[in-house]
Amino acid sequence: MTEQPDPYALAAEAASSLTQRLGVEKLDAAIVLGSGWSTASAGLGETLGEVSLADLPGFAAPVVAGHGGTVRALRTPAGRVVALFTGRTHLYEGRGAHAVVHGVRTAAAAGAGRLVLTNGCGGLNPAWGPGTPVLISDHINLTGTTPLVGPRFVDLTQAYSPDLRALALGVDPGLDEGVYVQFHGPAYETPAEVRMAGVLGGSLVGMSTALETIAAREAGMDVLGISLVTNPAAGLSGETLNHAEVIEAGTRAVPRLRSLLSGILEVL
Ligand code: 8IG
Repeated sequence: MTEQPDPYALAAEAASSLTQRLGVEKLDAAIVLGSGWSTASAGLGETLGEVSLADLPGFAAPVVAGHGGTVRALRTPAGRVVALFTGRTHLYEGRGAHAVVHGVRTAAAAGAGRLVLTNGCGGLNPAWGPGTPVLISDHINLTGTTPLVGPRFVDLTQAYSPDLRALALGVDPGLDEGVYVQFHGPAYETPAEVRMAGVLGGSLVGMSTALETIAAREAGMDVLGISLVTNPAAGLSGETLNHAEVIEAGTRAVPRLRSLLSGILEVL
């Protein structure tokens, strides 16, 4: 059996390769763009450089259309360096929880102290039409796994930074908050699973974010989570779910997501 590389050492390697290729000394913050978010991020800030994730240690090429695979460095109006990850690895790709959080660990190893995790997801609140952004106040990890191995007793009491949430609300006061439930995927939930998520206190269902937040909190990063509700969760509308409506809802939400991201970048 071949020995697995240490995930933290691999992230440190990826971090030095990343900062070197981007021509920056370190990162101040990182943003992970989920389904529906890439278009909204185009042209935000002064681009310092762009790197293909596949060229960095420990990353693999993305598998889903609409999930990009680059990291782009921006300089914010305040002069901070922010890395935008245009794609992420999902647990359903079968590469394990360490691969899922490799981007987050890489950003942390490159010096990023703040992390914005975005995603596209299903919503349980009927008031959230397709294209509604919702702040994540907390999460429920239903994946049955974790990126942490061994006695790493990370505190998750304030996993999603109250300060960063207040900051986002300052940018867009109309934002609602919700509890994000991460499922393994790739199948969407059954209506019974959606009802279960609601009984448990969840209001957003998706296939990312919670594991990344766990790794980010372990690394000491402050996390802001923002979901884009692209569809009512299974069983809530008369319709069935498909990936096309995800792309479509993202397109419609672009102006609001764009000003949200740009406002956040100004203060990040
Ligand atoms: I976009 O309804 C998107 N991603 N689990 N459920 C889950 N993931 C999603 C959904 C959804 N919509």
